[in-house]
Amino acid sequence: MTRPVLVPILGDQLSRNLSSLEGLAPAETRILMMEVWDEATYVKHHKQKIVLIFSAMRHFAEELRAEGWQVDYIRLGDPENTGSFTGEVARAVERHAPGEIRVTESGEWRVHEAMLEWEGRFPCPVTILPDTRFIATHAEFRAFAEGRKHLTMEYFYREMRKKTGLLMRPDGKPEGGEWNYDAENREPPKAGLKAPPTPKFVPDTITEEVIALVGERFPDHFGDLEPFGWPVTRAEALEAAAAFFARRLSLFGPYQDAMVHGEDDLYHSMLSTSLNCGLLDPLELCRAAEDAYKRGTAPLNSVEGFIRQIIGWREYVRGFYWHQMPGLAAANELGAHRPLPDFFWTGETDMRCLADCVRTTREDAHAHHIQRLMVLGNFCLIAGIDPQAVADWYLVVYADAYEWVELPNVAGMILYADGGRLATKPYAASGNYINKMSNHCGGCRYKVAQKTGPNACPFNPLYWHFMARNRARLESNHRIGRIYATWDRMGEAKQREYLESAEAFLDSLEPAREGWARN
Ligand code: FAD
Ligand code: DLZ
Repeated sequence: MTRPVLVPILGDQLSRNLSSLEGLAPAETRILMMEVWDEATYVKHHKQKIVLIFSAMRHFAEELRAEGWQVDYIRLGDPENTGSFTGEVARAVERHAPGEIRVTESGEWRVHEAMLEWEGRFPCPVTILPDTRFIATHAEFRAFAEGRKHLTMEYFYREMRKKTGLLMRPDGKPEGGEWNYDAENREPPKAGLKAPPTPKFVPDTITEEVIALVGERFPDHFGDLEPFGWPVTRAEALEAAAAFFARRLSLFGPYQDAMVHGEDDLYHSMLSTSLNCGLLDPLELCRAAEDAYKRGTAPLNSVEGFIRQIIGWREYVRGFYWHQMPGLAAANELGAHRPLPDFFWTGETDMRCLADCVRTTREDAHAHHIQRLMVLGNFCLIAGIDPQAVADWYLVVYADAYEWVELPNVAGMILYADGGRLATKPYAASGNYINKMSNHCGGCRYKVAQKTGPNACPFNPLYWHFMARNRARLESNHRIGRIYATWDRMGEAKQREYLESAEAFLDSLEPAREGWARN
């Protein structure tokens, strides 16, 4: 008998069109899937994130078996489980003596480094294949980045539009004449804004079993274990996508930046958890959105906005990650060293917007983009929180978080820790922005209209504290430099009030206790 091909499939590779399976027949293949302690605890992921991955892995293994594939599925509790990918591949090599190990490249740098060692360690060739579920190759991103100081997403996005043909006219021009309709997508929420609910999926016996396992083995991890309602199969993910296209896509654009207290999903798709573990394909979602536009069921600004998030931002941050690693993980251009405040874990803060964002994060392992960017992220930026602590937090708490997508958003988009390679200016904002785009401020004990003093919205003095302490680095930035004229006009007494208010607030912050993010 010929020696089989061993195909390890990781927890974010749950796609039938995976490059490592292409061209293989079930009879000549051994698939290896493994629940391993190292992956579940290298940061202490939100409980629902572990349930999502383990349950989706178990369902995927069942589906593969039903199609005739031979799957070795290693459960977390298997007594021989070594706890690591490399250890489990080593055991599978002993069991099956494969003629080749064939694997799709991993999403994270850390796992890629481990995979590179397999070649020298195992007595058979190891083939690491590109992840063809992404639209841009690493080489395409490198070519785009070549010679550019700022890696502006917009230009990369246009290349992806041309490559995929999405929303492109036959004459090579963008549909509607513009590449980007962002200017139409900044509506503040109307009073009483409420979107149709997103589907929640009732756990089946496989998910119930995993919920019990996670409750027992990861009791000290952050987040509510139940209710758990994320899609864990491709069929469920497709149902969630269909519901989004039918009921929420049409208003996705206008309300993309809106926030409503206690309304967690609004018009967002809630599809990132399924996309990132492989249950959905980015191109199929974009084609479905384009189809909605062609059928006249969704306007261009919403459809273009949705497609831009996926073939623009999602592809871009993935390219950026591989282009900027490993340095990106240690980047700290603004020299921020303050510890993460404890309220990021407990939600106990009088700032009503932040408390609401931490609540949805704890309950659902999700917060929508503008909550992550302009409330949580903006706070971390202007309060000067250490980038590694912030990155750990985001990686732990969101069910869609993998380092390739989390880190560029944290180090590049929110913290400017990369020195402006990703964002042309820091996304710093005072309480005004949050007040304009949400209804959080009305019921807050802090007063957004008050600029300084113990009752002022802390975003107000923190904004100026940030600007003042980073003046040397930011003043020459043409998108931000003019702000210093306003600062200078204030006069010394007002400036001192701002700085003292900010410092009093920062001094009052309780640092997070050890052990939330890492053991
Ligand atoms: P929608 O608003 O419906 O958007 C549609 C899709 O576009 C998303 O599902 C996602 O795949 C993609 N997308 C949108 N914005 C981005 C972006 N900035 N980067 C990459 N993809 C994007 N997204 C993750 O998938 N994983 C993360 O770990 C993650 N961490 C983030 C950290 C910070 C600090 C910020 C500011 C953003 C982060 N994002 C992350 C991006 C974005 O917030 C989420 O993709 C989005 O909230 C997921 O919800 P949704 O599916 O309803 O998105
Ligand atoms: C996130 C995660 C978790 C919690 N557990 C596992 C696991 O036990 N087995 C597995 O194959 N994958 C898991 N994952 C996803 C991996 O961390 C992900 O595949 C790597 O980060 C590579 O991108």
